[in-house]
Amino acid sequence: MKQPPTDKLYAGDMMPGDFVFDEKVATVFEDMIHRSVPGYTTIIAMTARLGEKYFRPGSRIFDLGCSLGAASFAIARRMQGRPCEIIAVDNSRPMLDGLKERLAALGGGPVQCRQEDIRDCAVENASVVILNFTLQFIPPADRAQLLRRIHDGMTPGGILILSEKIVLDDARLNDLYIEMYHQFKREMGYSEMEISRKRDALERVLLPETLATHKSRLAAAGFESAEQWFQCFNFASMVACKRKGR
Ligand code: GEK
Repeated sequence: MKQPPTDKLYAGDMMPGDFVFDEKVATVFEDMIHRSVPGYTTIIAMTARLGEKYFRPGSRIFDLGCSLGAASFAIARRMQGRPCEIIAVDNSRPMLDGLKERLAALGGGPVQCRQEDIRDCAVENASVVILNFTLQFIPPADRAQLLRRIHDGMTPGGILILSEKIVLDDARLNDLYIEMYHQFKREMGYSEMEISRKRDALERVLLPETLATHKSRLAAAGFESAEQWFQCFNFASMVACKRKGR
């Protein structure tokens, strides 16, 4: 298999502006996310297991902020040809072009893509919704309404998988987790300069919150239960369940 291009976006002389999901990012995204999110491979694999388990025939799976479609394709693989509808949504054209290339290389499949802002996306008849590392890019003031709309568009007993970079209330532990995270990035081959430039580029666009904030917002959106199933330092993944129907 072809190696994905290596992320060298912050290794050059250019001073970065705010981070955007443009063509340069889309080209190196696969390499970037594996080297920037500890536990990413596990999160995608388990998202696929949960997706397969909770998908109900006749309903839909939504992958909101799908990027190149890692979660969508992982679920599609697990479904092994059983009928399902996976709707992958992103507002970045270059990301969706990359997703379409993958779809074409597979010769088709159950993944459909939509270029849309997830705040405007009609989530309907969804037994599974995935929001992997995307809510963190939505302005905080819009997050509660988005989660309510997702909840309301889900079928009874459906699940939302929500993965995020998080912060901790305890300043000492927060510093420790960030330090461990930077250590991870160094071991993944990023230099001090790349780490610090990327941090500056993300500062105003990636706004992380505590797990407690996520859980109370999920409860306010109507989810019956929500708990994290995975955490590696300041990266966590939660599963939230909609009440089952009678
Ligand atoms: C993965 N889930 O590989 N509407 C639609 N898409 C958006 C919006 C928005 N308002 N804001 C950001 N995005 C993927 C990784 S990346 C995470 C998700 C990261 C999209 C943006 O274009 C990008 O593709 C994605 O959300 C976030 O599991 O890069 O850290």
